[in-house]
Formats: sequence, structure tokens, C-alpha cells
Amino acid sequence: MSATRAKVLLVDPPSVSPNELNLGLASLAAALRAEGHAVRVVDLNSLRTGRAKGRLAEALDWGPDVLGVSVFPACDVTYAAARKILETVRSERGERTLRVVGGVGISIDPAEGARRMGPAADLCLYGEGERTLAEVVERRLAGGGMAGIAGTVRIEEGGVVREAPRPLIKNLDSLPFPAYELFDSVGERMAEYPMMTSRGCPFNCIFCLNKTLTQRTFRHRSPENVVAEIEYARDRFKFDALYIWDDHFSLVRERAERVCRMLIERKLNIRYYLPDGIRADSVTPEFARLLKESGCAGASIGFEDANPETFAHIQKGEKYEEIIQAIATLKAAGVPVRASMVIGLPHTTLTSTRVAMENLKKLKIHAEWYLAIPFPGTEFHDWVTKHGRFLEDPLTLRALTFRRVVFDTPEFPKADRYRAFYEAFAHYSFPEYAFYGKVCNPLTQQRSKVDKYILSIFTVARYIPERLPAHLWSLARDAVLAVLRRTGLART
Ligand code: B12
Ligand code: SF4
Repeated sequence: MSATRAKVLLVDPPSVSPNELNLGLASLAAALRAEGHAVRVVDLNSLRTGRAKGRLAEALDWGPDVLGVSVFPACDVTYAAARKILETVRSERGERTLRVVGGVGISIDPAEGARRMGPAADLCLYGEGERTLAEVVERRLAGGGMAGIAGTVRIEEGGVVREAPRPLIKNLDSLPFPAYELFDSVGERMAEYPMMTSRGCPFNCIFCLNKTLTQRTFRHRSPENVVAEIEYARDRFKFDALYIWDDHFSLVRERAERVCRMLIERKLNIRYYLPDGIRADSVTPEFARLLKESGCAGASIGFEDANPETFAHIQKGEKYEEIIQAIATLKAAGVPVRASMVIGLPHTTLTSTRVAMENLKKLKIHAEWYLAIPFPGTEFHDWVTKHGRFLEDPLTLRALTFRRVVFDTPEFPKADRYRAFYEAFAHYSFPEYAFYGKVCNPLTQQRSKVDKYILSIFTVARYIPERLPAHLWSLARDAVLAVLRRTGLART
């Protein structure tokens, strides 16, 4: 490693989930620091720190050579927020600071992303950013132009110039641990520590953007490297809970089991969640037992549709029965399980969705319900273009709440879609939204208070009276558990 060479300022603009730290930026910050650059991260997505304008101005006084802005998620508000930051920096610093942009908002469609940024950005980066941004910074230091850097796209007089994609990083263990300590929103403690132990997923679910982002590849870190980060993060940030955001934590089950075993052997005694879903086809009784014993306090299963007839159209590459079995196995092992459900996927109707709700009820588990959003670049988007009609742009902040009907079909019109959504919501989500939210339901901790209150009002307004006893029981149980957890008498 050489002495400090460039000053790089990374900025996370405000977006949907305030207070969620941007893992991508943390990884970039660590990679640049390892190359000897000085890095600061201004986290404007956090509600915890002071006024945005002052923080950005103060960081600009530092005199950054390169500015990197993240666009996550891809939607109107984040594109506009990123553009505004870039324009501010352009007017304040002129050519003294190179302005680059990256993140999912560019990666899902690099040419369109560059067009949206326009002349405010000198360069846009698509795909994984660690190596690409390091090369951009080196070029800047050497005073060279930006042409020919793999994984970039830029606007020139003749139009959009898209360079070849950069190969994905093969060895994820070669990356340094994310540098959250460089965020201006992070102090000595972190309540929730976000991490990824793998990248990508090889499956082909019709609605999923992962195919575009990681081309159905899967790469994983070694168990040793994963546990080393957990130990480091526990000592450095003293987190209350760890969130593993992998798309498919257990694709290589032996690896996932080894992570669990190491957590048990080393008596780390942590509480962790798998909120992005583990695939049902990877769940065995032994794996479920290890999850429980190693501190897994909640896992989500990507069920999507609990109606076997319509489930078949999702192309999940696993069987309906496998999901039912996995839920039973996790429950038997004592791992709190939540189903992630989507309303409005291809070939569904109000009637088919009600069947799904009834089937799910029999399983007696919590569920999170989302309205389907066809992201550009997915098969689902193509299907809607052919069989339905778009009512709204799917890439808006309000669409990304997953509570907006952005398209409909003749057999499942808009009004029915909302009806299905609120019926589902009232059945499954009443206690956590209407009352404590954060305390009661670990898997919904990422929501802001405002979000919860708004949801509560809608949920109460559409409340289904016959569910009251179940809701009260669930509420009481969760409240007792929360108290026990706080007093240290219960870990989950
Ligand atoms: C983890 C995750 C989350 C976590 C983030 C936790 C955290 N602490 O970071 C949480 C739960 C907060 C989250 C929330 C949301 N998410 Co999310 N999330 C993901 C997930 C699974 C992984 C993202 C990740 O961290 N990857 C690991 C890091 C290292 O990669 P990365 O973020 O892509 O960053 C790399 C590059 O993009 C690039 N890069 C990133 N930023 C920058 C900046 C610069 C300057 C440069 C040069 C490069 C660069 O370099 C990075 C390192 O290689 C992805 C799916 C996926 N596999 O990508 C969905 C995904 C990105 N999320 C999605 C959605 C919809 C959302 C929400 C809108 C959901 C909601 N309604 O709340 C919110 C929006 C969040 C917000 N900030 O407002 C969609 C995106 C759809 C879209 N239109 O953009 C995805 C693709 C899921 C999906 N399959 O549909 N999410
Ligand atoms: S299993 Fe999950 S991550 Fe993989 S393609 Fe399906 S929805 Fe996407």
C-alpha cells in the first residue's frame, strides 16, 4: 500500500429506506482505502445526522479529487437526487473534482442511466464498482482521459459510449471488509450490521432483476472470511443484530452450514437474520438446526404465490411442495419464518390470490405482501407489455414501496389488485404495523417510523374484525418476547 494519493468523496443520496447503510458504497470505500486513497462517505440517506446541505458543503471544503454518487434503487427520486448532488459539485468545484455515478440505477440499463444523469456526470459505472472505480481514480491521478475503461459508460457528442463490461470479481475473499466507519452517519455502535456473504443467484424467477445485475452467476466468500468479518464487526460496532442480505445464502449448503458451525464453535452468541430469503430447496432438518443453534432469529422464504396453479408460472426452479416442507422444517427447528409474497404476478386473478391467502393461512406463519412491480429488463416486464397495460412508470419511488398497482390485466384489474393487497395486509400484518412495529417484528426493523404509521392507518382502516383474537395473541406474544430479549433472558 502506498501513501494517501487521491481524495475520494462518496455520497449516498436520500431514497426509500432511510437509515439503511449502503453496503455497495461501504465496499467501494474499503477497496479505495486499501489502494491508499483517502475516503469519506456522506450518507444523506440517513436521518441520524445533520442537514444535508451543510454536510455536503463541509465535505467539499475537504477538496475531493473524485466524487462518486450511488443510485440505489433505480427510480425517479434517486436519479434526481444524484443529479442534483452532481450539479452542486460541478458548480462548486468545476473541473477540480471528477464526478462519477454508479449503482443499480446505472447497472440495470447503463445507456439509459447515463442519459438520465446527462452532463452532470463525467462518467457512469455499471456492474461491480470496486475495480472499476479504482481504475478511474488511478486514471484521474495520472491525468489521463476516461476512454476505454471497462465497466463504464459516458455521454459524448456523438451519443452514448458504452465500454465493454468488466468481468465479475472471482475471489470475493480478496475484497476488504466494508468500511462503514468512513460513513459520517456511523459512530461507535451500529444497531444493525448489514453484510453479504455471496453475490448473485443462478435461478431464473421471471420478476427478478438479478439476472441483469449478475447474469445468473453465483460467487461466495469462504466461511473463514465471513466469520472473520462478523467477529471484526461485533468488536468494532457492537451490533445488536446482523443482517445477511445474500440473494441465496445457502446455494452451497455445505458452506452455509460451515458458517453456522463456526459461529457455534466460536461461541459468538450473535443474533442474525436472513431477510432476503433462503431458498426452500436448500433447507434440510440439519441445516435448520444449525441455523437455530448459531443464532438465526428469523429467515424469510421467497414463496411469492401460495397457489400451486399460478405458482408454476414464476419459474422459480423449485417445487411448491418444497416450500411447504421447508417452512415446516424451519418451524420445527424453532427458526422464526416469514413468507415473502407477491400479488399480481402473471396469470393471477383476485380469485387465485384469495386461494393463495387461504393456503398461506393454514401454514400459520407471518407474511410480507408486496404488489408486483415489473422491472425493465425482466421477463415479467415483457409479459406485461404483451398481456396487460402499464398504468405508471415502475421506476418511481412510490412504485418501489411495492404498494402501488403500476399495471393491470383484463383478468386482474387495478381495483381487484388493491382489494387483494389490503385483504392480505389486514390478515397478516396488523399487529406489527398498528402497534410497536420495530420492537415486535424483527424482520421489519428496516422501516422508518413514518412509514409504519402510514401503513398502520391504512391497515386499521381496512381491518378485518374476525382476525382480532389472533392479532392480540400474536401482539402479546411478541411483546413478551421483546421484553425478554431486552432483559437478556431470551436471545430470539
Ligand atoms: C441488500 C439489498 C437491500 C438492502 C440494503 C442493505 C444495505 N445495507 O445495503 C435493503 C433492505 C436496505 C434494500 C432496500 C431496498 N431495495 Co434492495 N437489494 C438489496 C440486494 C439484495 C443487494 C444489494 C447489495 O448490497 N449488493 C452488494 C453490493 C456490494 O452491491 P451493490 O449495492 O450493487 O453495489 C455495487 C455496484 O452497484 C457498484 N456501485 C454501487 N454504488 C455505487 C456508487 C458509485 C459511485 C460507483 C462507481 C459504483 C457503485 O459498486 C458496488 C460494489 O461492487 C439487491 C439485489 C442485488 N443482488 O443487487 C436488492 C435490490 C437492489 N433492491 C431492490 C429494491 C427494490 C429495494 C427497495 C426499493 C425495496 C423497498 N421497497 O424498500 C429498497 C430501497 C433502498 C433504499 N436505499 O432506499 C431491487 C432494485 C430495484 C430497482 N429498481 O432499483 C433489487 C435489485 C432487488 C430485486 N431483485 O428486485 N435492499
Ligand atoms: S431465487 Fe431469489 S434471487 Fe434468485 S432469481 Fe429467484 S427471486 Fe431472484
